[in-house]
Amino acid sequence: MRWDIFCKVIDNFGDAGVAWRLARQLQAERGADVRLIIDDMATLARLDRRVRPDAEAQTVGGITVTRWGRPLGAVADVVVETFACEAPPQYVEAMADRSPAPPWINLEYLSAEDWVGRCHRLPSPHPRHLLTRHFFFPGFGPETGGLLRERDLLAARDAFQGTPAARHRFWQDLALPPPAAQERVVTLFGYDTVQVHDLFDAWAASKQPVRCLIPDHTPLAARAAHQARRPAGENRATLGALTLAWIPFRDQVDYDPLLWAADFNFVRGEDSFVRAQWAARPMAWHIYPQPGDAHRIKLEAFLEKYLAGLEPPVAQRVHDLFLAWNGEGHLGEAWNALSGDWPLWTAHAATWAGQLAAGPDLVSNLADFVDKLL
Ligand code: TRH
Repeated sequence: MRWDIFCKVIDNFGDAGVAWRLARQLQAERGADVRLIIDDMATLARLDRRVRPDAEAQTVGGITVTRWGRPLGAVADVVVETFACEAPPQYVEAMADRSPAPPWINLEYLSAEDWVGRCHRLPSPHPRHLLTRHFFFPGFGPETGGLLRERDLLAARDAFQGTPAARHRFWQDLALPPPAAQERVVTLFGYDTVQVHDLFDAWAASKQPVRCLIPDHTPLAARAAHQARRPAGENRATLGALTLAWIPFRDQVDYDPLLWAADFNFVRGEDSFVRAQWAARPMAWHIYPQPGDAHRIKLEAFLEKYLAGLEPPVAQRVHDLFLAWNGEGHLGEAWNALSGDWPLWTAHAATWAGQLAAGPDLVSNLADFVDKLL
């Protein structure tokens, strides 16, 4: 089966990140012949070094990657638009001329809100052509399309987290010593609107040493460098009990082990948010800001589901850390308030990941849905 996946990069990495992850899993696990049509090769190249940012068309790991705007030739057997990016009009006309018309999927943004289940798989007839686009919503429950989860992901996670040699190699690759027995490892990936100085102050003053890994060449990495007075040309800085390490931005396939190696992950957007949940570690999510605070509703909808399994006092402290990571409240105080909760939250994170993994993954749900439409 030939799949065409369309992707327009709004900003940041997640549009390309989700589309690339979807393409790779369809190709690897479904044997699909996948073409990704994307308008920003450079962003994709940040996520996969095999991608040549200046190429108009290329094949990467068996996936055809074409720059948006190039002639596309024959319509695929299945058409997926990520995040409602609207395939080019001439391609849509070619879809209408194809018999039978291909299943046409709009893969929407992830949300934990309840209305998602009611809109998932809804048809939307095209106003002029005999075509029907179907909404496909990722989500956290059986009434949704589920979450992207590669077949071997959780086994790879458990092998990594359970194998000291694997973890040792991970630290060697970063030219860092393995963490000391009591040292808490944290990764920091958020938007540059977050104020990290009071978090750094709390970590610097903490009894337990903290190692903070910051993927470099992101706006937040620059802000952290400024607030931690990173020595010029250095990738390390030390503030009291805090060791900061700016690390190379990793290929997407190498991003998961970073999350697995940590005790805590500050993440953002959509794809890193999901990957941190699969890592089965405590986390905090910096939601992509939206006008009129619409993102706050999405954040609360997620927290309502995520916190349900925690005792109220702990749940409140976790909630406060999420809000502080989203700019509401004092991040250092919220972190310190959780000092006695780490074992409980870590156990909860593993339970949460297990609950999410109980259902089919997004690609399985999508392939089943497409089979029904064919
Ligand atoms: O980069 P983001 O903020 O992308 C956002 C969101 O997708 C949001 O939904 C969308 O509306 C907006 O873009 C336009 O966050 P996200 O979704 O986590 O994407 C980051 C990608 O980068 C993800 O696929 C993980 C990947 N990544 C790496 O591959 N290597 C790294 O070192 C790091 C830190 C991230």
